[in-house]
Amino acid sequence: MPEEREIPRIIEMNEDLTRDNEELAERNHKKLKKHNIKSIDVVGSIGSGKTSIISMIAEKFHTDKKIYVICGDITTRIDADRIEAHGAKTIQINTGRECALNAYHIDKVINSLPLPDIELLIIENVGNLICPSDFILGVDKRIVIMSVSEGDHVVIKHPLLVKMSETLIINKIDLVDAMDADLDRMIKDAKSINPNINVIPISVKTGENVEKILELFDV
Ligand SMILES: Nc1nc2c(ncn2[C@@H]2O[C@H](COP(=O)(O)OP(=O)(O)OP(=O)(O)O)[C@@H](O)[C@H]2O)c(=O)[nH]1
Ligand SMILES: [Mg+2]
Repeated sequence: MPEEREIPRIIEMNEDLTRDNEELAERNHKKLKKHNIKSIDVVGSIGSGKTSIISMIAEKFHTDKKIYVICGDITTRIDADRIEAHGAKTIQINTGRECALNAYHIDKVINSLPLPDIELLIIENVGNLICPSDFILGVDKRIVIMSVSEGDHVVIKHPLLVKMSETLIINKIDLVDAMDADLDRMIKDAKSINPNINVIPISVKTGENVEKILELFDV
């Protein structure tokens, strides 16, 4: 008779995964700090303007600062190529099925980067407003980007990232009328979730308010 083993009814795995990720993230941060690299994780909805904003930063500052950009996507090198055309060096991580980058992805990549030659590392996370909240990467700060074209309910429906970010950029304010969006409501919603959050409405297309986000990128 084979020995009977009790099979657990529930195995909690999420907690361990998150803890392992946090340890690795801490190691990533130490490695980046050892080389005096400033690092920013740009998270946000699909199509909210992450690549457009990072391209603008790269365009304005690649001559003064050595910027490196890590782009996360399920597949393709489209975003990395777009950003590289604006002067920053890039590396693309294709996650396959994962809906967010995690500290393991960043660990693998930074070990192959020329760290002594980098001053500012920007990471474009996979477009998603839910999954990235589970995985810190080991960077100095996280900026969350949403846009008017997702509807003015987008902020209140996605409280997790708003809660854990110091800044929310609301992009595409040129589309407020076309989308019949209530921008004040979006700002009010963000403040009700996180009273300390800094909310900056901008339009990459028209350039409105973009000067206000430059200091966020330490440029
Ligand atoms: N009207 C308008 N369109 C914009 C603005 N910023 C970006 N877009 C457009 O929005 C689309 C998506 O922009 P991306 O920068 O690719 O967005 P993303 O967040 O990187 O998208 P994913 O990486 O696919 O999640 C593109 O067609 C941009 O040209 C803006 O301020 N106003
Ligand atoms: Mg993109």
